[in-house]
Amino acid sequence: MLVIDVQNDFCAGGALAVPEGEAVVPRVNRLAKQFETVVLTQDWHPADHISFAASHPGRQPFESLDLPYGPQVLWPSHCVQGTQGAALHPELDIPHARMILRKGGNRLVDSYSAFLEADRTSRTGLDGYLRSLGITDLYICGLATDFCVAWSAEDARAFGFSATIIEDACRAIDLNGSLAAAWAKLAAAGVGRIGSAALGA
Ligand code: VGL
Ligand code: ZN
Repeated sequence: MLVIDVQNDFCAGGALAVPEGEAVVPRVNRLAKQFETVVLTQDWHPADHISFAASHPGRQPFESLDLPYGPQVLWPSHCVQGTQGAALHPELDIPHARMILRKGGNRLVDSYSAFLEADRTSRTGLDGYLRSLGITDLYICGLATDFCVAWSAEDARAFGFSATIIEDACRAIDLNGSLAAAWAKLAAAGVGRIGSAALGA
């Protein structure tokens, strides 16, 4: 199971709070007990990251900007390396998690995906890690459905894994129809959808 970005800044009171983001925590904790191999991710940006509106004078959060690697939504500054906002939610309780993967650390390139940065070339190493463990099937949950969960699931498929999103263990940002657009892309990529009840949680 991949648990994407269940961090303080994406929960109530955080810098980029996802509506009801914190609601996934108890469900993710129950689900994790069903999986032997759990990987957690953290969005983990330098303070002057290119995805922050504050890095572009005159720009506002939630505007889009064309960058060398493609269009980039500008976000409020969030998940700055080493801050409380970047910490995992304090009630996340997955002591057997095997790896915590940090992404988005390159100042010049965002990384919604846990596999591949937004330049679509730089790998995080997660594909090799999972493959070396013999893992073929991924279940994915966390925040936010339409950004980091969706990009991670799509890339999981591109790297040859089966990928299923545990829908009720995710919450979305839903910016300008991004949630519906994400589900359409995910269906086309062969990403499955399941509820936590079907997994016994
Ligand atoms: C995310 C926007 C910016 C996410 C991360 O975790 O979905 N969204 N950075
Ligand atoms: Zn981010």
